[in-house]
Amino acid sequence: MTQKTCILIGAPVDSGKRRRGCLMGPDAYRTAGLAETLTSLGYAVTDKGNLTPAPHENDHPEHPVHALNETIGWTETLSAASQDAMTQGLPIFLGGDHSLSAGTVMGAANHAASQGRPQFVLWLDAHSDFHTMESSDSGNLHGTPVAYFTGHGTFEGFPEVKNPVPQDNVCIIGLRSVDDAERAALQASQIHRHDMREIDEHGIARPLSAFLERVAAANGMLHVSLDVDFLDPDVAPAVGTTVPGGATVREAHLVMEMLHDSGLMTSLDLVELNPFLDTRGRTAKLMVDLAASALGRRIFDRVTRSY
Ligand code: 4U7
Ligand code: MN
Ligand code: MN
Ligand code: MN
Repeated sequence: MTQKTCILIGAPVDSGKRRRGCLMGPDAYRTAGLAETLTSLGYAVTDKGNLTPAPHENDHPEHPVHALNETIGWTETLSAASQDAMTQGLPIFLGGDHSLSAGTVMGAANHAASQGRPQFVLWLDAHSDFHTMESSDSGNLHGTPVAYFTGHGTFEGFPEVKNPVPQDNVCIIGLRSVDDAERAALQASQIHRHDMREIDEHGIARPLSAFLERVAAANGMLHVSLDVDFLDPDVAPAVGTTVPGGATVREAHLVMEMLHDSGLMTSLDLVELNPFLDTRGRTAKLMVDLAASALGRRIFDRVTRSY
């Protein structure tokens, strides 16, 4: 059997919002031992180091959309890096704020299209990130990537989205902070969305297995985007946009274990970690643990029922 390869790609994107610190994310994941953990699980691991944004015009500090040109530069870099890495193994993007997913998902979708396979996206987040540049009140682009890669809105100046991800192929789990403009747009969309109330009432496994069955039936490629704020801030404090009432460690691990059992995940973003806000690296370590679960770490074998 050929050894599976994980490709770590540092994406120190800090342009998608005003509070700084996500640029330290990639090194926090390295410090928390991500590469060593994946190696111990039997993967060949390549670390491509940290990328830089494509050359771009300076941003105007008064522009209502914060750091627009820099984010466009990142989208160009990351879509190319993502499409390329898809041919070499399973890319894991070490963010960086969530604006990076505009590029990573677009690159994955371009690769999927070249294989004649549909792209699916699992978005684990407190927020829907479905703003357009026009609907966003904050002007923070980390609140827009889902609109961008589904082809919703114009996103002038950004690279053209040649292979938009169909709305019906996107599933958001963890929702508990959705702005009015996003809510209206989501309600008119085919995006599958599962808020914390639904998870409290019925558990997190139900919407996830339904989605994974659809991905499998379509022979789809699956990009997973894990925003730190999917998790409850009590267990994952290192994020600028904390929202109480998030996923527990147990729920998040279950999601990751089910992803591994499905064998469907083809690319992964770890986003929004702000190490400046962390307490003794606990959020970075939890994110590494979750990635490990998604890639097969087990503390208990379900088949033999043995440790
Ligand atoms: B994240 C927000 F207003 N919706 O647009 C906005 F609530 O990547 C937050 O999910 C966006 O962390 C959060 O600024 C983006 C806000
Ligand atoms: Mn997000
Ligand atoms: Mn979020
Ligand atoms: Mn659904």
